[in-house]
Amino acid sequence: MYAFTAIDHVGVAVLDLDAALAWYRERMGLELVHTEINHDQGLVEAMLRARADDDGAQLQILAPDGPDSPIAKFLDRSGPGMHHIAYRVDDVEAAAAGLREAGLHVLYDSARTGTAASLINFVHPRDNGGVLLEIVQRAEG
Ligand code: CMX
Ligand code: CO
Repeated sequence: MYAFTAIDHVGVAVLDLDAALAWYRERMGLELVHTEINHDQGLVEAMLRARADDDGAQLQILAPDGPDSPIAKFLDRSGPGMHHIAYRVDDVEAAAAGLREAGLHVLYDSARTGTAASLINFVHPRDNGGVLLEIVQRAEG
């Protein structure tokens, strides 16, 4: 079963993380929760919320860490913009198994490391109405 427990975050691809951070913090009034470099996913990122201590969905802004990054490929093809939506799950492997059983193309055989030591996997956008779908199991604690 792949019951989603929340919309964890929405991912937006940007060309320049610092410029985007300035936009979202200073002009949109969002608060920074976390920044990270994730070489496994080929990106530098920041997580923001309306209020840093609220429990609402986050905005993840993603910039490439180099030319071979999947984010660089996305930016080349589509330009900056909405990249994925992430649903929170309690057990990423169980959720991935359920999605596979439902006939959806799950990208990784087993989960990889996402933001803040979370475990993540993806459904190809072709199987989700043109939107890349991420599932995320938060790290304990
Ligand atoms: N949203 C919607 N459509 C997308 C897309 C996206 N993010 N990325 C690619 N596509 C579309 C392309 O436009 C193209 O569409 P057409 O077939 O209609 O032309 C198609 O998908 C291409 O698919 P592909 O050849 O299978 O794959 P790509 O090499 O373009 O890679 C994807 C796409 C999703 C498989 C790849 O980006 C991937 O592996 N993503 C998972 C990892 C990831 O995105 N990491 C960054 C986020 C990490 C995090 O959130 O922490
Ligand atoms: Co994400």
